[in-house]
Amino acid sequence: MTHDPNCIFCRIVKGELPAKRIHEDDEFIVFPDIHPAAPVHLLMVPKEHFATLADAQAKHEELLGRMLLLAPRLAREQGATNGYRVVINNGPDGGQEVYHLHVHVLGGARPWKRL
Ligand code: DGP
Repeated sequence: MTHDPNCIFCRIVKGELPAKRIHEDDEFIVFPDIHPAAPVHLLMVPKEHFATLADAQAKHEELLGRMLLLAPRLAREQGATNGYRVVINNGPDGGQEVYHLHVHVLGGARPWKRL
């Protein structure tokens, strides 16, 4: 499994940096965003390092599907009972800061600009 020792999320996956794990399985972990943009703000982070959605491969199909399928349950359990957003930022114009693919789950308020 690819691992980048300079990547913050790889270091969280390895337990070298702390995070409150809300979910963990063989393929990904989930923890709260350190700078929450909503009352509920979770990050779903694959254990394997790949930078963006464009770097995902066919072998990641099940992982990506499983993350999306788990998002509703975790959002509800964490208190986003009135809806939530599921966001993947990609590249500079996508506002991506950490180049280890991750899924944001945001809810508990509606501060959004409508898309
Ligand atoms: P993005 O812009 O999609 O790359 O979002 C990266 C998010 O990661 C950003 O909202 C802040 C969060 N983040 C960065 N470093 C850490 C960390 O060390 N711990 C946690 N829990 N979140 C982090």
